[in-house]
Amino acid sequence: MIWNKARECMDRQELEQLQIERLQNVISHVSKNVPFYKDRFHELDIDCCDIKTLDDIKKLPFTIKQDLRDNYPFGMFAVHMSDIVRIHASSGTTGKPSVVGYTQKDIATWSELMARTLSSAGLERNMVVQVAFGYGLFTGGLGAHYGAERVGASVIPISGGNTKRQIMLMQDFCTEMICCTPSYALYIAETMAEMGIDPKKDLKLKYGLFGAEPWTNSMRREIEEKLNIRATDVYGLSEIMGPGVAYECECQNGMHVPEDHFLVEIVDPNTLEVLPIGEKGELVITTITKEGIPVIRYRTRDITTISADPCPCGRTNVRIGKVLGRSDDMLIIRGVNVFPSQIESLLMEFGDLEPHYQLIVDRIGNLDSLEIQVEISENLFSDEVKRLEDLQHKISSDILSTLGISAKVKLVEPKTIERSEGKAKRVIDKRVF
Ligand code: DLL
Repeated sequence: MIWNKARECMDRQELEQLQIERLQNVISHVSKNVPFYKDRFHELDIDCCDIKTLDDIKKLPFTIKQDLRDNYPFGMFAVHMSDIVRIHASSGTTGKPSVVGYTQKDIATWSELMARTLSSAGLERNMVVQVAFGYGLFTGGLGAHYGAERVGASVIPISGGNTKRQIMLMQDFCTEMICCTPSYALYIAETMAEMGIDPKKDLKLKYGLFGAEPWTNSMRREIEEKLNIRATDVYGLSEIMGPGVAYECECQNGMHVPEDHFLVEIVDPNTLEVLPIGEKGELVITTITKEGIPVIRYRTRDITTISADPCPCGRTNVRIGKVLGRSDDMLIIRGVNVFPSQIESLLMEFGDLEPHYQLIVDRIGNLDSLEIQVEISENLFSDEVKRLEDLQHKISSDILSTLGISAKVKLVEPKTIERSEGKAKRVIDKRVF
């Protein structure tokens, strides 16, 4: 269902008029209220009046995560603390997190955008939805929660973890939609199987909204099959808002960006040159309605594409493709660039493997080495040594011929790779740079 037809299916010309007005407002807001932007604009000799068309965005400087860290915790806020009603932070594991603040209006906007997202994924007001994204500084839980309340659905705010209890409540409360990371969805499915619960017979689940980490279409099919649901992708990042920055429709062919709130560009991560529509590069986002912490040309580090092709669903907003990796997560192994998702796609072409894998990168002597540990499915007996050896060999040679890297493949027993209740850890890089 389309939550807000007036906005999601807006005429492009009208939309662009709205975008330019909002862009001019946000430039004026940050140049008055955020010393960081005031100084940057001054250095680059940019005046608010210079931004006359949407194309003029190219004149504006980029913002990176380090800028938020350098101004830790509240230096990038554009309003007084008395107007901030909520604080979240990024889920980064190294150093200080980036901190974001929301005004009442920002929370209302976020709820609206998550209502669009959840409706697009199948949620309706008479349904029960289980929010198994983490609640806390991470934006997943509360973002989905407020959006689901806006839709008018009944929300179970269970957060991540305690999987058996999740499943019990799913049964007892007749949950129809689940929201969590895709890797946690698979873990829930596995635990259900162990408990002898058949989603088709024992549950009312129909829909799932998954995001916060990269996942392939084959992983989607597996989740859809195992949980007997339609699985929808949602993208977001705390620096921009949280979940709801882009979301799929029932066509499952890219994630619509609510362009009445965000402007998107794709740039070459090395030259920072803006790339033509359709080309692969780093996603850059400008918020045009945020009050608490507006960000101008934020470099997400996420590698994807933008498509402006018409979508059969009727939404007129552009779509971003699946996130293919991060410009900072890209592994360089013996000089070859590779994203974990490329390896995942390849692995998933082999029917006997599970989407649970880990890439272990090391340096032996002066040479990089890559070991891929991947779980075999239950129906492939691990004592069939010859069959396993053949499979390992076939995977290694496919990876070499397709991606140009030599990797040692280790097939491991089902359920031996550590499961996550939030984002899965796919890469262990032991190299010291
Ligand atoms: O992960 C917000 C979120 C919560 C999104 C729940 C979706 C659902 P951060 O912790 O700041 O925020 O991490 C943001 O996660 O830059 C991407 O690299 C990655 N990411 C988020 N959604 C997707 C997705 C939340 N659907 C970072 N596909 C982003 C691939 C995703 N990667």
